[in-house]
Amino acid sequence: MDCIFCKIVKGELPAKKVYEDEHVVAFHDINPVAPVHVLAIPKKHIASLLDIQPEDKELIGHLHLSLQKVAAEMGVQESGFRVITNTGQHGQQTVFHIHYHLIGGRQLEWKM
Ligand code: DGP
Repeated sequence: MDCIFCKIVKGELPAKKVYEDEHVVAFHDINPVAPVHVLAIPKKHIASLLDIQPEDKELIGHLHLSLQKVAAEMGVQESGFRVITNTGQHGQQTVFHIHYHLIGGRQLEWKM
């Protein structure tokens, strides 16, 4: 499968990792929109939020707990941050391996 995030999981593409365990890896976004911009992904290939299956419930819960660790590691636990999962065309999803953007390190706005 020609998936860039699967290649990062397998170590075939470089990434600046900030967290990794058996099921999850988190790494700096290549095109950051804020001082902190980390992508957290499951090692299992799931194309998008719409492709999560009932058997993935524990994995997705684990990923959320990993996001807490990433926030602490990046020093934004107290100041706050935003987590986004872009989905499909209108969501402007460009990489079809589910990923959670953790963005912070400055005051964010909410304008669309
Ligand atoms: P999205 O629009 O939600 O699908 O965003 C995909 C993000 O992935 C985008 O912010 C840029 C990032 N990205 C794409 N390719 C790479 C890569 O090879 N390495 C890293 N670290 N980030 C990437």
